[in-house]
Amino acid sequence: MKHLNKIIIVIAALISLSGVSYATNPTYTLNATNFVLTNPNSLEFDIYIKHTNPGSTSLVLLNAQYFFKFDPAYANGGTLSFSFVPGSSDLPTASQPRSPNVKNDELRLACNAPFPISNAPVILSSGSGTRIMRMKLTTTTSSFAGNLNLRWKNIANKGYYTTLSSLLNGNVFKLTDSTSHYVGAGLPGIINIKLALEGFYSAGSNSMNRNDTVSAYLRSNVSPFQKIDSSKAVIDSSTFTGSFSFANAPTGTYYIQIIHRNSIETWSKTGGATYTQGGNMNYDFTTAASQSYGSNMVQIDAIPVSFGIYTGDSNQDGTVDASDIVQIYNSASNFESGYLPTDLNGDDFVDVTDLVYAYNNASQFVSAVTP
Ligand SMILES: [Ca+2]
Ligand SMILES: [Ca+2]
Ligand SMILES: [Ca+2]
Repeated sequence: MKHLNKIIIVIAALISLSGVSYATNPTYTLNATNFVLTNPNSLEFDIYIKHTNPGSTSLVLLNAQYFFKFDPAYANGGTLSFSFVPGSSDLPTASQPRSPNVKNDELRLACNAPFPISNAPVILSSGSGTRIMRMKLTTTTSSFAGNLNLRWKNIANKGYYTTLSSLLNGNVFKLTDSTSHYVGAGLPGIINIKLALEGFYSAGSNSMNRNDTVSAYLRSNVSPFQKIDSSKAVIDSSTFTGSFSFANAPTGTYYIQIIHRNSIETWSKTGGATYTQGGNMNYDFTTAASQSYGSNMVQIDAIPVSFGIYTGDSNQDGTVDASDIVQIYNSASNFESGYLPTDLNGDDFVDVTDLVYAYNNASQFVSAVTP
């Protein structure tokens, strides 16, 4: 029995010295996530590491370097810079990556200072894990273009690649597992949506009376057509375009649903539109009535031929009818002014002009047409 105990002790000592393989090696996920376009030319995202088998061991992060591949055309002709969002790391300074930089089609983060063993951090297993850093990518032109197409650069790629090491039972343990490196939620896709609002549009000037905020929803193209993602943007009065950023929807085919304070809810054409996560897309409602579901738009100009989203639904119930007329009539009677749903032509006053739009569309039984 004594002999057996000795053997066990020797085996245990050998295992601890080998530093290579244990029954309880820590496992992890590394995730680039929470992508947000803070400006059309500025993108931020988090890098998180999460310990995924906390019951059997702890994960102490020792040294790590982080490398990504991406499509440099995303710079849109500008110069890219890659930087830290100050104060965003959950790690002690000695464990934080260093020297963020862009080289050709790579985003690079150099290894932290060597072996800060004394205060090497224990990686969290709850929530999103431990935030390594929030990163910022900017281009010197006014906006990004195309698709970022961000991927982790792993051992299969030439040159530097993403590597992590851990401290386990006093030994350095190479932690890297390329299959646990993810690019997660929120890689934003942009849809540049062009639309005109009937009430705001002037056929003489080929422009709208004002810019205005519009909400756009990505809806499933399968019944019951759930909301998958949402975005808000300002439609410009002369370009009729707004850039809508979607953070959550995966690549797929969606209907685009447009909601505006006093317009008829309008959906994109039958079958939906292709959306690519991380991509830049365009959708133009103005070229033909059939760009909307059920061809539910009105021609607002002959030169150039343009179609607009019906106005008049001031109470946003999906139809233009007597209840909208009454609401607008009451606003007009009270000489109301300002940013109001009853101001159908966008001049900040509610008067007969607005009433005429509602009356005409109510006479034609204008209402929402949805899948
Ligand atoms: Ca015109
Ligand atoms: Ca209504
Ligand atoms: Ca008005």
